[in-house]
Amino acid sequence: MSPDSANNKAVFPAQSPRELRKGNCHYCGYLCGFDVAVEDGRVCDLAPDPTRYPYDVSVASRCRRWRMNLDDIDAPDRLNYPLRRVGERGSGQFERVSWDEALDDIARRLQALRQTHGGRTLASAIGGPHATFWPLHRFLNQFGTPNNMGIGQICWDPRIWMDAVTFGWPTEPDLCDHTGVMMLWATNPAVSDNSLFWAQIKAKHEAGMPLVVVDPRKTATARLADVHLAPWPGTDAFLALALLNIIIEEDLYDHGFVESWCLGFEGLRAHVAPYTAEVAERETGVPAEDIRRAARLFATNGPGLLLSGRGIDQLGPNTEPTVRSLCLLRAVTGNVDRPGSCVVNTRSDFCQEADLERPDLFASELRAQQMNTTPLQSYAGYQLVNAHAQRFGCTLPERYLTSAHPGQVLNAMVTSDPYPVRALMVMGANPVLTYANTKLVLRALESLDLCVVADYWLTPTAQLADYVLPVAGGLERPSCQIHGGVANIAYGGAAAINPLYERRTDFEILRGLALRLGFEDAWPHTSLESEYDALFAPVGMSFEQFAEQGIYVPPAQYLKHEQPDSSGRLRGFATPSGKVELASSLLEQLGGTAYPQPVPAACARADLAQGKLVLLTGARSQPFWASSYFYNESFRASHPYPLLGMAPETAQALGLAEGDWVRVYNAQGEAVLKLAFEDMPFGLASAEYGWWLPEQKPGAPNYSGATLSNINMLTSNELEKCETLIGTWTYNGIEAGIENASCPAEFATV
Ligand SMILES: Nc1nc2c(c(=O)[nH]1)N[C@H]1C(S)=C(S)[C@@H](COP(=O)(O)OP(=O)(O)OC[C@H]3O[C@@H](n4cnc5c(=O)[nH]c(N)nc54)[C@H](O)[C@@H]3O)O[C@H]1N2
Ligand SMILES: Nc1nc2c(c(=O)[nH]1)N[C@H]1C(S)=C(S)[C@@H](COP(=O)(O)OP(=O)(O)OC[C@H]3O[C@@H](n4cnc5c(=O)[nH]c(N)nc54)[C@H](O)[C@@H]3O)O[C@H]1N2
Ligand code: SF4
Ligand SMILES: [Mo]
Repeated sequence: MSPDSANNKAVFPAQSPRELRKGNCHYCGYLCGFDVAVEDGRVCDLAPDPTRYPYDVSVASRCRRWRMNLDDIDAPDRLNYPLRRVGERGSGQFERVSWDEALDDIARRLQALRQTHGGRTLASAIGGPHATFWPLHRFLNQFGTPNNMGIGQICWDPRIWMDAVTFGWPTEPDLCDHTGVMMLWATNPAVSDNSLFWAQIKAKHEAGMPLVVVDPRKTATARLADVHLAPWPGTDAFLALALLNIIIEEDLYDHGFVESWCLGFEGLRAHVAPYTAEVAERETGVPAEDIRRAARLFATNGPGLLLSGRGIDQLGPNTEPTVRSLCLLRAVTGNVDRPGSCVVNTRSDFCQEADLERPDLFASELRAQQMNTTPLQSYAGYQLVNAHAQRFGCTLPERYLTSAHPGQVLNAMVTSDPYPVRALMVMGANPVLTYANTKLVLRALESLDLCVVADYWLTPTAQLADYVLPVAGGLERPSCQIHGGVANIAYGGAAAINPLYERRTDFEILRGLALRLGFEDAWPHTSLESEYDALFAPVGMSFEQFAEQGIYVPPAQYLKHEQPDSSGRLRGFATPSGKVELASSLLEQLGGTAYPQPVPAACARADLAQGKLVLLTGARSQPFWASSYFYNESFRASHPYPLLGMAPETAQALGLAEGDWVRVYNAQGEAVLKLAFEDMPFGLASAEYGWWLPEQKPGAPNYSGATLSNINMLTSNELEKCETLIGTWTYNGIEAGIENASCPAEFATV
């Protein structure tokens, strides 16, 4: 079956007694709508639904993942029943048990651990935006632990925090007809965006919109740029401050917006004065003339949309100054809450994530016990920033933005310092592949008293669990993505079928545990659907009504700061001054600096004579996603090897050739990858991430190949080296040596 793109209609061969249902794909964060043909409770076909998001069946034809919805549902290796460990931890050996046996025993052991060590002995681990995390967070609030871990410090949180301290609330890019120019900074949507956004950028660019791309690599996105700036990793703050300097000195800034709505402009002018284009050229390697061109292009073709990505969310100490400088660039060019630039979000009309998480159930004294010593990403930082957001009735999602520092929590699992962390619940994450310092993750997980992993597959992380719980897939569960509640947008849809075998949703798993622990008060809804009915009650809608369209998004409102509030005064921004804070009073209160202050990059330069490369870790490739979909045979056939990209001149200087197997290593560990040529500065290399080999033997010591080509064997989240306000560690711009290696046996048969 193929989507009939000519008339934009989903087409199923006429066959009865098939029933047509609606469902959503969950293989990336977009949750595209599908028509699903169901027979006897089983999915037999699916096609993109032109009536629901993304309203364009060609999106699916550009995306290679959606057909997995058919392959995965009955795949032989898919988890169907609860499993209990037999034999040594990490042996990868499990036996099937009933849900009652599993949940009774998990609840009993959690209760016993809580009695011995207190609720804080339970940690959790989440990952990217596949799953619904509020049920877990509600459970943790009730259980009484502050130690939820995630990847927020290196994905999303830096942007949310910097937006919030600068503009009072997170912002959303507003790509539309008005957009006059785009600057894409450390983001590569040509590879990482599966849905409409990249197609829209390309269409706008073809229609004449200038594009600036800032990325050390000449990515598929950068190849489209009118100006491509390729800074040395981790030096972006110098570049951003130089852009500010040029825009201010050449009088290209938005006088009206700056004078009426910005705090600290003269201080910023003085602060950026030393950061000339020439200084930036010296620090970043980008020619001064290109920096000037980019500044002029962006400042004079507005409305301008500046979008940053995870490349700069992962720069360790330079993340905060870089991400904040970009907020200031948007501010001085007046690209704030204007059509075509960005929208300052408002609170959602439906329930907020915080309402679902129920922070009211969490005893306040436990907040101070969190394994987290950073002042902004912490409960104290959250309370300070959120108090201002509340002026407009907004509540930031608490658990995500306050998540504990994984370096500290994992360390406490091994050392019991500052107190024992003996239990872990993993939901929607594969930390053995995706968290920093794989060796520490393995040591920590091997040392636990209780580890519970809910997933679709027996991932390397699941192989270390006491219980592995099978999760209902995309078509088997209702879904509603609310972006942590930071925007007035919800999307998702109904389940196409009931879960097959004995799979359950994360919600049902957590509710089952909560009831066994006597927490029933906070779980009055017996199903996810009725939770979602309650979610939409404030907008007078049932979940069923929402699911018909599968998206709730009122038209954007612009220039909200110029509207009067209930007392007749102009609303302004939800910051302490009511203005956009170029000089951040909140960061100063928290021990940061008023203006962004770059620090030297973690690994300043390569030194090939000494065998030292500078390494980016985390290049995305299609159709993989983080550590996911490596089990798919056709995907693996199309992309069989984990790649390390570098410029041909770098390879030549190292005596290496394209296609060579290489071992990259540093003090943390090593990984084996295959060399591929890529356009990037001399001395730099870029490694793919997430690689494991599901076909290889599960269990210790290699956990299905998870220690072979996993680039997080080389990364670290040691607190001393992290950014000090948020706790960001470094994935981009780390030191590594390299040498020739032979083809690993695991890849020899490919
Ligand atoms: N070196 C390096 N490391 C990185 C990055 C990098 O660039 N470089 N990127 C980081 C970033 S930005 C991110 S977001 C993380 C991603 O890190 P993760 O989120 O840990 O990676 P995924 O492979 O997406 O793992 C998700 C797991 O959850 C399972 N899953 C999917 N949906 C559900 C669900 O609904 N419920 C449950 N229970 N399980 C589900 C999947 O099968 C999969 O095993 O990696 C980070 N790690
Ligand atoms: N296929 C695929 N798609 C994905 C994912 C995946 O794993 N696979 N992951 C998903 C997730 S979790 C996320 S968070 C998003 C991320 O999506 P994006 O935010 O678009 O991030 P990336 O596509 O990783 O692109 C980051 C870019 O930053 C560049 N970069 C690295 N270091 C620096 C630096 O110091 N300065 C600058 N200026 N640039 C730098 C890298 O070269 C890279 O091209 O993608 C999502 N989409
Ligand atoms: S873009 Fe592709 S992977 Fe993402 S939800 Fe849509 S069909 Fe699924
Ligand atoms: Mo991410």
